[in-house]
Amino acid sequence: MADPFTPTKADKFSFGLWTVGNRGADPFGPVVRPRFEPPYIVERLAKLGAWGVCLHDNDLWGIDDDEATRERKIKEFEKALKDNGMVVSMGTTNLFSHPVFRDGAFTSPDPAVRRYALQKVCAGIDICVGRFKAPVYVMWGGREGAETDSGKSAVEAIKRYREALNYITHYAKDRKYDVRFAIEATPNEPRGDIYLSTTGSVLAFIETLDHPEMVGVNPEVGHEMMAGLNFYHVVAQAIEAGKLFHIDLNNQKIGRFDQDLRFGSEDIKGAFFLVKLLEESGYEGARHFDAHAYRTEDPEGVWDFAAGCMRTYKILAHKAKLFAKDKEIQALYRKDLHEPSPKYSKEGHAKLAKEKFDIEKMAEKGYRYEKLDQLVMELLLGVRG
Ligand code: GLT
Ligand code: MN
Ligand code: MN
Repeated sequence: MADPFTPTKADKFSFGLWTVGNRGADPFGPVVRPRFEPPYIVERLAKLGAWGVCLHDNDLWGIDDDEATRERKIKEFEKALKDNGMVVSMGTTNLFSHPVFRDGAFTSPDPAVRRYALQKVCAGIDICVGRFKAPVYVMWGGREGAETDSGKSAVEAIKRYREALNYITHYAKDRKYDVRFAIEATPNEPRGDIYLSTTGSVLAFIETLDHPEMVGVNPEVGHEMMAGLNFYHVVAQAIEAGKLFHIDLNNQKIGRFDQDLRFGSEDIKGAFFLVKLLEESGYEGARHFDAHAYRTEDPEGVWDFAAGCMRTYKILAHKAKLFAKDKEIQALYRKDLHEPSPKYSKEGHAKLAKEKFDIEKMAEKGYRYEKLDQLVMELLLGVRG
């Protein structure tokens, strides 16, 4: 029998060129692995069963490449996609590496930097959406922030952020591109503090845009964990709001730097509830891994890392099915939360105001979550189901 945890295209797994392409540099040491060219990444990912690949503009072409060089790289990449039956599932812009962005891109105090950032984003959209047909374009504002608030106004920064998003959605509409935008939050790193620091703040911001329907979120596991949040809750709110346009799956130890660890490698229970949510919610987007291999790894270790992300996801999806079939678990699960609460009406409230509640009696009964959680632990640890 075929291994049920081997990924297939139907699973919609994707990786950024920068993820498996990560060469292991950190603030204390240089790269430890050679560069993988984009066509090679496409080929290796396809062999592992991935469906899509994501990229920043400058993962594929250099910021100062001439027209002919850029075109050659784009053509080679297009050929690799075609030869390997892979799609570009998301595109994005590098608005963080070049020193010109050291104090932000959309929120830079320098209006020329802001105009350059818009030019760069629109050019990236022309390639990633116009040519590669990426259905989602991500905005990660890694440099949109501050180390000190003595230099500029955070209120004005949000206004500049809004103007940028408005410009970009108007551009996409004007060009008739079939694309949705997804904003990715990070609380800090690389900046001391980053504006729109959590997915919750992004959700509120989106509603203030000219085209809120074109903009959603791209939450990343590690980024919300860095802010001490429950990622399952974050994603649940995004789904409920119809705003989960993309997702960055990885893992993180609480209280650390932005680790981008292999999916599920640190927090199995958190990863389980996340996979269960994605699988059961009808989310149809990419299952994108924004993570990278440990610095200890040589080039082959990178593919162990990539296979591990996908395999863990599939194992957890299988466990979610077992959860749904397990009679003892289901008997303890609170399905009555699915019953709606009353809708207000004058008459209805007249009745509700008089309803008698025996709150002492109601308060007596425990919820049995200790028992339920232990059953879940046993399911995850492989001694149940
Ligand atoms: C960068 C960052 C990620 C973002 C990427 C999109 S780039 O590697 O750490 O979290 O998703 O720009
Ligand atoms: Mn990310
Ligand atoms: Mn990260």
